[in-house]
Amino acid sequence: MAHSLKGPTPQEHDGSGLRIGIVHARWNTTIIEPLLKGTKDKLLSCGVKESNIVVQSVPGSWELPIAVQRMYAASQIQQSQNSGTSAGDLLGGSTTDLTSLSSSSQQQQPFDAIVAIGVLIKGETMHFEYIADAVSQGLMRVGLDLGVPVVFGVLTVLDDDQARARAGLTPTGHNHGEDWGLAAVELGVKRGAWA
Ligand code: DLZ
Repeated sequence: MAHSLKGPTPQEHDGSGLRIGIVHARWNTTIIEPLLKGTKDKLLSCGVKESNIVVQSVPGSWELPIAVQRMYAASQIQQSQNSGTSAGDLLGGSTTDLTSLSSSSQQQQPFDAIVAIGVLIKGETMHFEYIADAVSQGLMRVGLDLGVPVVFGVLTVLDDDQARARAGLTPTGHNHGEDWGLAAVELGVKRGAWA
């Protein structure tokens, strides 16, 4: 793809100082798995350390916004335990579930970006429309409210063939997870540098 704007290409961003969260839905697992792999592989190729990539899952895409919100809050708690800030100040509520969400990582740095991955395939009912609309608005809201880049890794497709193509499972397809990994690194790096 041509890169006509000034500045580094996404591939040139250095992710070695970043901590990235990934949360994925478990619906449509055969599509989710390559998307997750594509995302992770691209993060690693940009220099993000394996130990700084935290992967969580939720039942379906509907649950992605709340998971992003809680993952980020949990990562802030980890940092606050070092700095002395009250966890209750950050959460405004119970910390029990967040503690378990954060327990898989030993790092103390809040997430620089979070990738939310889901696959919505249009069916015969209105589920698709309701979920796609709510999830996209929810992910945007949570990113703006928290001030953390949330990468929209949700495929909204009409059928399984379209999903497979966008997960790189067809000869002419492309794994969109790679793009999401690149976006997470770029936004994580730029996040503190927009002043
Ligand atoms: C219920 C449902 C349906 C019909 N389709 C999908 C889908 O294509 N992709 C997906 O990620 N999740 C789907 N779900 C599950 C909802 O997202 C959610 O997990 C449940 O309604 C429970 O809240």
